[in-house]
Amino acid sequence: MTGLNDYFFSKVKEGTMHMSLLDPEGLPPEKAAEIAKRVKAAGTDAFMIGGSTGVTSENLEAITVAVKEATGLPVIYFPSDPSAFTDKVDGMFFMSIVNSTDPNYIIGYHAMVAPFVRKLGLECISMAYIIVEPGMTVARISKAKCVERDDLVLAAGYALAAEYMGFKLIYLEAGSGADRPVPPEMIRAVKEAVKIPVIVGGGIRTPEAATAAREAGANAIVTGTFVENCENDSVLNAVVHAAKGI
Ligand code: 1GP
Repeated sequence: MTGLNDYFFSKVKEGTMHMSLLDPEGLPPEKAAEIAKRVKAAGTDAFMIGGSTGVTSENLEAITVAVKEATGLPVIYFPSDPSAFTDKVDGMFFMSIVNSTDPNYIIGYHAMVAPFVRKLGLECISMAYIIVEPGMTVARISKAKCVERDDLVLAAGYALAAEYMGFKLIYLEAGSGADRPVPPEMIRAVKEAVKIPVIVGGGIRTPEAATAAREAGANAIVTGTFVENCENDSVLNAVVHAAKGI
């Protein structure tokens, strides 16, 4: 594989990407490999590994190795716990939760881990992570002041500020397992505000929701809970295809 930055930024130029999020907490590597093979067959473009709780270097590395062996697709660390790391990933989202009220999640933990990331030689993509209501576990853990679902101006303001600050990517997050994904009109407002790619995730589990996010301009759509739980390959295909518009 070429570098993660090359892969990601050339892929989003081709069209909307689909990324599969796997949470290592309580996920056996064999099960991760099986899910990964099925979602690769459906057309997913990359894997993200991470979760808000229970991520350790051991389970992170085990899932990463299993997914890479099973698929050969890029695996991106989606960090939460500053003590969990592996050099087996293709790179990481070096992300700031810009609407956290806890400085640790904005830049504090980052200062602690940055020298270690350099030592491991991990490739990074800087990302501004914006948590939208309902926000779920990640909002609680990071003490985020969630963007209200109708506050398009604030969402666009965070995104534009992030672009001016040099972030390479925006992630609009409704929270894993959210009952409502990020509203399409918010995706549209953010896309109108910035030139950098926008990733959207949280609560997307139907072709309709994936289509709505893609048509609103999402450059990448993330599904986690859905890919981990979907046992029907035609439903899996339908959501991944809707995300990619294929
Ligand atoms: C969470 O956006 C991701 O960070 C995925 O959310 O588990 O609801 O798909 P879901």
